[in-house]
Amino acid sequence: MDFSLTREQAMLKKLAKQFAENELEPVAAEVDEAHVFPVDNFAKMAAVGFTGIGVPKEYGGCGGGALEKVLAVTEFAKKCMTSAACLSIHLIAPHAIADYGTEEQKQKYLPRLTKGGELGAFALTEPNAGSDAAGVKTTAVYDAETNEYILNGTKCFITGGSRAGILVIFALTDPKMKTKGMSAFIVEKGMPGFTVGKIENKMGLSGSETAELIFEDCRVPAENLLGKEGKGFKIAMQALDGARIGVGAQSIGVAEGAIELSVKYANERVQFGKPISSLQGIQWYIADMATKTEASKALVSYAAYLQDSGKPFTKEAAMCKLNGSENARFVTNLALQIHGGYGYMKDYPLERMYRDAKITEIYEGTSEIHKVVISRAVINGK
Ligand code: COS
Repeated sequence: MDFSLTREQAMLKKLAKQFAENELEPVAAEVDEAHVFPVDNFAKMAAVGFTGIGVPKEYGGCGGGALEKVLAVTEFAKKCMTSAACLSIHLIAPHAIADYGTEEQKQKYLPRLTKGGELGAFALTEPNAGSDAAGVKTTAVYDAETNEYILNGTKCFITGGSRAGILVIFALTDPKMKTKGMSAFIVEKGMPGFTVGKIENKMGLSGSETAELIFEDCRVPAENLLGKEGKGFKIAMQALDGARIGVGAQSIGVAEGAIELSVKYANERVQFGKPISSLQGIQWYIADMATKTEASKALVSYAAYLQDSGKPFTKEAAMCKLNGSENARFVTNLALQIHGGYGYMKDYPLERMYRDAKITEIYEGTSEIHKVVISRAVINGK
């Protein structure tokens, strides 16, 4: 088994690390406190090419696949979880368009979502359709006269929803058919009848601007149907499988960042006449944090490898997300503990990382939903 990165992957990792240190870390606290989307960070990511990871070069992307996404998102999350999440979640829309779009859709939207610097969003969740994704109530009625779909409904908790220029949204074209009556659409900001509602005030990931989206007789050209009518639920589930690897990467990044800070602090902090890193209690914390994070990394890399190889990866994506997110909470909690009172203060980044880490257990599917996905696969011998 070869765990080494290719030359290009190693270069990407190095570039992402430098980018995170030079561009993201200096503004991470500000982004958190301002509760405002990191517009400049995202524009710089687009200028370097990160926003096109996993998108073919002929559509403005920079190629690569799930592993490249993991490398970049992990490095970003070490320094600024909000920015890492913005990239990771942005990528869901271009990846879905690259996978299911027509040639015209790819040519029209992918260059804008990659080099063009427009933010993408993925809008599935609704007030009554969270874990139960099949509970979507938004409708899309085809109007033969104008060759448009008319969308009505409300989406909630949409990451970057207030800033996105291009969104992949899910609506029922045949409500009686439930999951088989759901379809996916490419919606653009500014389409008549589409407005942004409440922007949530959150515990962490403050700058990601989690928004409510309202569709009131929103007319979407029929050519913006993504994939076939009735295939929306599968498109959503497959897109979420990929997105969950992205959350796995965020989880590794925030954990690795917390370990780095803990080691530095434990070496500098003197109590009882010696650095606290010489105390066995602290050493054991660090050993647990490092071991579990390394295990998470292996699982995330394995899921990414499966996706990149075109093999089934639903179970492994759920496993890496479940395990990685629990580890992110475990590690940031211990890191904060090692920092003691200082860890609780906003002068240090630990309290922000602790708050940011929590969302990884909730978004893109809760831990409980991942246990459903994993147990179904294991019980059915997949
Ligand atoms: N890839 C491809 N197809 C999938 C799939 C996947 N990962 N998961 C389910 N499907 C298919 C099934 O094969 C089934 O197809 P058929 O009807 O042709 O057999 C169809 O989708 C319905 O699947 P299922 O019966 O499993 O649907 P459920 O309503 O039981 O829901 C869960 C499945 C719970 C897995 C789904 O609702 C889910 O992932 N919920 C969490 C949603 C989420 O992550 N929200 C965060 C939102 S984005 S911020």
